[in-house]
Amino acid sequence: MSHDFVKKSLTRRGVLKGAASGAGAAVLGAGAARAQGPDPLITEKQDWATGLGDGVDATPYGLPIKYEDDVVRRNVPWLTADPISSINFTPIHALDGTITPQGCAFERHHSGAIELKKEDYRLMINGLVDTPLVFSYADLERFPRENRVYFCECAANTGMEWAGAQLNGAQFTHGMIHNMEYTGIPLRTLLEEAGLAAAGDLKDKWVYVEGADASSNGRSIPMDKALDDVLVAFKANGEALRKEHGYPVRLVVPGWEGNMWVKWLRRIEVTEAAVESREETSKYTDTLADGTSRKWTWVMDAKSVVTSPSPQSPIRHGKGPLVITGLAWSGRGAITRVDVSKDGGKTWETARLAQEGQNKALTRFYLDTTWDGEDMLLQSRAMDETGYVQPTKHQLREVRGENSVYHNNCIQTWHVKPNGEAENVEVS
Ligand SMILES: Nc1nc2c(c(=O)[nH]1)N[C@H]1C(S)=C(S)[C@@H](COP(=O)(O)O)O[C@H]1N2
Ligand SMILES: [Mo]
Repeated sequence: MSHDFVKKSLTRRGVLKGAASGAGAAVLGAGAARAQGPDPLITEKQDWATGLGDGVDATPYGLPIKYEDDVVRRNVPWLTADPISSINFTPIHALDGTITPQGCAFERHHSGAIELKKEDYRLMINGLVDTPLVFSYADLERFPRENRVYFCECAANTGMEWAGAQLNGAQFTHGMIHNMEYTGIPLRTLLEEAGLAAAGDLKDKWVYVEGADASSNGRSIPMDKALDDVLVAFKANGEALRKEHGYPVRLVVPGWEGNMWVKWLRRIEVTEAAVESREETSKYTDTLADGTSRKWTWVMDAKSVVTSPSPQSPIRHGKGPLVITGLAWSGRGAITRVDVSKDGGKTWETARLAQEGQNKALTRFYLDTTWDGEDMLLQSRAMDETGYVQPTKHQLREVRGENSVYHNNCIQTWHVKPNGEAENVEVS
């Protein structure tokens, strides 16, 4: 990392952003915006300013420019036996804001992503309802719909980190998460259409939801959640769901573990009791320190991670202004505060939330700070509207032992070195 380059790039910024106004200089620090000699990007005519660009029809559906082709989903081949029943990870280290573009939002499927046409789509509601119903996609489009932003986190996110620091990158340690604006119909609306009187007292009733793929990924959801904020969604970020996210219709179960967000949703059965399917017994159950298993931990507790700097997003500039940024979320509601530590949790500074925390959605935080090239043990700690504080790894292990996989929401540490590189570490 040459100091020359640093000065050069800052010079360019200073010139373009108007060093004359003084504002740029104030941000960059005294001297940083001073000219370092002629910059060909400023003094010479460039190709892009003299020739013509692409016509409007070159990319009827656009992809990111080629210079961004490293901002992609990645998998960890050794994690699963094959790529069909597998997982890949959102490049959270390279994104900003809160909305995850569908094209790089993590995928998790148990029997592969299926191709299901809207015309072939059917959704059945049966079981303890007055009138069992079957909806086509066109039927669903005629119900009043809502737009809501939610995060979806796989319960296995950060699951490899229980025993010690494992994977070197926020994408791999925390990338089983995405955050999208869903368009959908409240599940309550469809259940009421089928009539719930036949179910009697709803207090102890359940809905069993399953997908059209071979795995079916069946899950039981208690009725109070089903009637609360669950959506039957058919659009994400304004456009149709991608195949891999459940086209044409998926379930959105705000704040609860990703496994319950059934894709290619085909059936909703109102039941007397939980079905106790594979996905809610032998899988997605937490092994505790004493060897017993804790079942049904649906809610994703408050969690956060610094996305930059991080192992895949090292500091590429010298001393001076540094933007530390990351994501925070809680399945219990809104994030109210995020603290950042540079010394492994000894001292904390309160970060700036880009926007007030939203209900069960990602919150972006920033710490606009100064870096003097010192070693940092970077951490972030989230708090939510219930007063819950994200635990340290040590605190979590006291309750859960070391044999857990799911629901690891502990504080993450990155060791940022004087050369700007960062590494996944654990502090005691
Ligand atoms: N039908 C079906 N739904 C499914 C799955 C599946 O394999 N089949 N995987 C589940 C799991 S474990 C997770 S974490 C989320 C992931 O959603 P995504 O692939 O859109 O990221 O979908 C859930 N819904
Ligand atoms: Mo999952």
